[in-house]
Order: sequence, then C-alpha cells, then structure tokens
Amino acid sequence: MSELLSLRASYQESSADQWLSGSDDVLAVFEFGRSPLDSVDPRHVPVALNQLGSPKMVEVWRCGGPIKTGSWDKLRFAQGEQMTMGHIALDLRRTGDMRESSRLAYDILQTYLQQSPHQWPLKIWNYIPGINQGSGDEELYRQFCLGRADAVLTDPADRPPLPAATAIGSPAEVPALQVYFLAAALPGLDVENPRQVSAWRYPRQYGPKSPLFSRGTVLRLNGSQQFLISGTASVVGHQTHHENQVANQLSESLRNVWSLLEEGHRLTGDSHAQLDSEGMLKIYIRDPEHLELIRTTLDAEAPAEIPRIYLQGDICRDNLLTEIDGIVSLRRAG
Ligand code: 3EB
Repeated sequence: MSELLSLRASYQESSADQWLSGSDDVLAVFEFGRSPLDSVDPRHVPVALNQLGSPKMVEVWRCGGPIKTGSWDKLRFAQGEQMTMGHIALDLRRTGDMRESSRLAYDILQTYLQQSPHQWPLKIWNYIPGINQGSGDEELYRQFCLGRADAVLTDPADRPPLPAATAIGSPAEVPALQVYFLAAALPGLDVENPRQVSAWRYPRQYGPKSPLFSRGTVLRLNGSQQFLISGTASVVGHQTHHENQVANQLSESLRNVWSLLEEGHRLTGDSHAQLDSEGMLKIYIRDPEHLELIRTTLDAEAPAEIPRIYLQGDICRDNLLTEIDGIVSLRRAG
C-alpha cells in the first residue's frame, strides 16, 4: 500500500454542486467551460476553457481538513491543514491592460501568501484570454510575463525556489484573467528538464521578460510525494519542434514529461514516478479538430491507467499546437 497522498486530485462525472455540498475534505472543484467571474463558493473554480470530448468532468482536489474558506482582496481561498488552494479572477474590462492586470494578480497572490501559513506556491495555473493576440513584444502572453515579473521582482540568478506553472490561452470572449495555485508551508523540490533550457533563461527572442517557473516541483508531505508538472510542450532546448505536426508535438511533449520524471527520480533518489490511477493529465489542444489524433497518439504512448481530460486552449507560442500538464504520484522503490 502506498502512503495516503496528501493531495487527492481526480476527475469526476458528478456535478460541482454535489462536491461542494457533500464532503468536508474538498479543497477545490474546477468546472470547465464556465466564466471564472462566476465562482459561487471559495472552493469553486470555474475555468473558461471548454472540455473536448466526453464525458464531461469536474476536477476535484481533496486533502486533510478541517478546511477553512474565505476571501482576501480579490482572491478566494480554501485552506486545509497542510495546503491551500487560492484563485483570482480579474475582470479585464476593469483592471487595465494585460501587463497591469497580471502585475495586479501577482501582487494580490504574493501579499496573500506572505500572511498565510502556507507561504510557498508549488504550482500556479494562468489562463489568459486571447493569449496570442498582438504581435512581437505586444503579444498578450509577453505582456502577461512582463506584469508577472514586475510583481515578482526577483533576480533569477538568486535561484529562489520557483513554482511549477501552466500558462494557457482562454477564450477571448470571457474577459477574465485567472490565476489559481496550490501552496504549502515548505517549498517544493524544483526539477528542471535536461532536454530543455530553463524557462527563466530563455533568450530575448521569446519576449522582454522570461517566464518565471520551474519545469516541475515535487510536493513532499507525510511521507508521500507528488510531482506537479508544468505545462510541457514540444520545446527542445528553447526551440519549438515539429511545427504544424500535432501528433509529433504531442509525442515530443511526452518525451519531455518522461525526461522530467527521470530527472525527478535522479534528484529524489529512491522514488519513481508512475503515470497511474493516482495521477491526472490535462491535454490542452489549440484546434478542436486535432482531438482524435491527439487522443490516439496519447493512448498509444502513455499508460491507459492515468486519468486524462482534453481542454481547448491556445498555447503561449503561436507555433505550438498542444501541451501537457499533470500531477503524478511518486512511489518509493521496493
Ligand atoms: C514552454 O515550455 C511553454 O509562462 O508560466 C509553459 C508553462 C509555458 C508555464 C508560464 C509557459 C508557462 O515554454 C510555455
């Protein structure tokens, strides 16, 4: 038997309401295809991205309670005994341009974390309306990176522990910048991917401010370990590979995931990541017409046991067609 995981994340077919009213160990319920501005409870996180394929799922995070909920400025949170989930949705019709909105979101996030018993963000998800709109350095993703860097203000040379992250484009007609996170009392173990240049070292051509995230973090609590994987695309070194070839992009993304997991094994020594029923994958797809090809490729190359959903989302470089994000359990060898 494995130790009880400290974060139990799963996809469920029952409704968000059922999870929000039924159980006292629920930290978060993510509902897809809904405006982030319509959260009905601090634990309820509507996400604008539409789920592709069926059946329709909600994502549920459970952990040890008691769970305390509340609001803090524009942030809503649920705090369990050992970890906190928080989410922010900014109405872009009111908060100014993307750089300013991103800076505001990260200011709120940081001021919240500073006074929280769970000060360390382990992973942050960013959903950005119209992410590829604008050209060159005006592209909204680059503006988002600028605003994040304005708020976070660290010199990457200091090498502070960085959270893992995902940054994906959401439908432009839902004008909400959404940032949500998982945080704990201790930082995770940062893992970089030997096949990829660290994102905070990306060269200038990708934007005026590099993205600030680690390729993955390992959450260690109560003897259990989980790998929080950043959004992983078909990037080798710092370059996009397999332009216009969605199946190859998916395979390359999976090679990056395996490589990252192997590096985690090297760092943790005795633990092996398994793509098994205790984990979950999210596959972001730019063009819904690619769903079947991506599904078949994934089914052929990843274990069937690991639950997965497909979400329509734009990827932060306009030549990327798909990206993988996930939570994976680590087990002690022997
Ligand atoms: C990449 O590999 C894809 O800006 O927070 C992945 C995960 C990506 C997180 C972020 C960006 C971010 O560069 C892009």
